[in-house]
Amino acid sequence: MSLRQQQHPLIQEWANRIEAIWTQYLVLSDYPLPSEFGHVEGRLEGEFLVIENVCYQAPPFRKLHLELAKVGTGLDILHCVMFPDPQYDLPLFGTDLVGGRGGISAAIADLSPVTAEGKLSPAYHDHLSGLSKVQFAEPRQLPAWGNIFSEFCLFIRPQTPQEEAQFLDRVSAYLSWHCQQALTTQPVPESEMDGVLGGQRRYCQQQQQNDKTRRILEKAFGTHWAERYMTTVLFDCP
Ligand code: BLA
Repeated sequence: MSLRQQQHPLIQEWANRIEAIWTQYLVLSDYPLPSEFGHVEGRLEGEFLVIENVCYQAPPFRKLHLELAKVGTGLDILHCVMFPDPQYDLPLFGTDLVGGRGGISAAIADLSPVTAEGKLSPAYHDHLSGLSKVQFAEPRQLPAWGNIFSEFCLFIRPQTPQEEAQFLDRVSAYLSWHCQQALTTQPVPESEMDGVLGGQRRYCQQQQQNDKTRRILEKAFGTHWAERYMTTVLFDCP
């Protein structure tokens, strides 16, 4: 049985939808992830961790990364980030689902701006502002490093199957629209590329401060491996 089939149903469904939306809108080709990082298994301090990575490139994205992970028998994780080519002033789409038998404890998705002013373009802002309002019983508080996220960041602990479905619908809408928008976006002039790159770098640096992710990787693979994985596979910057 594949790792995906052993995951929490919401994680399976979100992973399938992400791939379906990518396939619908983008022209995917393989991304050369270092081969030692495709499928990884680790056990240190008695914690067993399996990671499966799917990675593509597709214009105008330099890297589309979907990761599924299982820690012991109790903790399932989905992680996904879409990195645009630095010639495109596009936000970073990122999503993380963390949960297990007790349900999903963290469901997050955002289109995060990369420009110096920390603002989404008017096209993104207007579109996202215009979506119908959604309400969840348990919104969650972002940690301090989460100042990279936009005002449209969804971060909740879903309480019911209805809330799980509502989360999926909303974040699928973010993702579909982002793919369509990305295809019509023109590259920035050379002089603005540094600004975009700087924004992507800042996003990666902030994400690398997520101790909850780091601790899990360190427990299974050690500090050196965790650092390398977080800076080259999860949040690398050209
Ligand atoms: C939280 N991420 C977490 C948590 C764990 C992980 C265990 C705590 C869950 C909780 O508080 O309920 C673990 N996430 C992982 C691991 C990987 C992973 C091991 O992706 C990969 C191997 N994280 C991302 C992305 C976003 C993100 C792309 O990777 C957002 C776009 C966000 N994860 C994120 C945030 C938290 C979190 C904001 C809450 C952190 C906190 O409350 O301190």
